[in-house]
Amino acid sequence: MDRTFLMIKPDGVQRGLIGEVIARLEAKGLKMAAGKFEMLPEERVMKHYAEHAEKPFFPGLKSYIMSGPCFLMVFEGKDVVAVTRKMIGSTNPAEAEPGTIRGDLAMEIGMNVIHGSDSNETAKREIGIHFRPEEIISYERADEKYLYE
Ligand code: YYY
Ligand code: MG
Repeated sequence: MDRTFLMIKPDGVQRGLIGEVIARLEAKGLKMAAGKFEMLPEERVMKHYAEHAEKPFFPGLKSYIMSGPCFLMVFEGKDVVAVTRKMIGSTNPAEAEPGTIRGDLAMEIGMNVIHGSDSNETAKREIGIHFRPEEIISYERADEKYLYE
């Protein structure tokens, strides 16, 4: 089963949207394999956003992402990376389609509720940054025989 790394960012947590976001993912048929609530340490923020470290928006992004607790998750499912990127919507919530998490729940790019890995390679890297292998649980969801043909 494919895996991805998802994280409800501090705005999503502060706005009480953890349940709303997880409900969408669960209802779709995706399976939570790990989850934890924590303040991200600077070292992991730098690793996680290494590709953006030199961008002009990075200082703002870093202080926002460390401004409060996040809810970090590993989700599993068929094509989970592509499926969740689609469910999350465009980076800028003003351009994200209605029906997507960012399109329905956020206003501006700097606070767009959720992070999701953008490829299988990125997912593997990001899961490795944030979770130890023993924190990830493999199990069968009771409804899987009605989700997968
Ligand atoms: O993967 P995704 O989160 O959709 O966008 P990225 O291009 O990887 O950027 C990561 C993160 O950085 C984005 O979710 C918001 C923030 N950001 C920003 O504040 N301003 C920009 N011009 C671009 C990205
Ligand atoms: Mg990204």
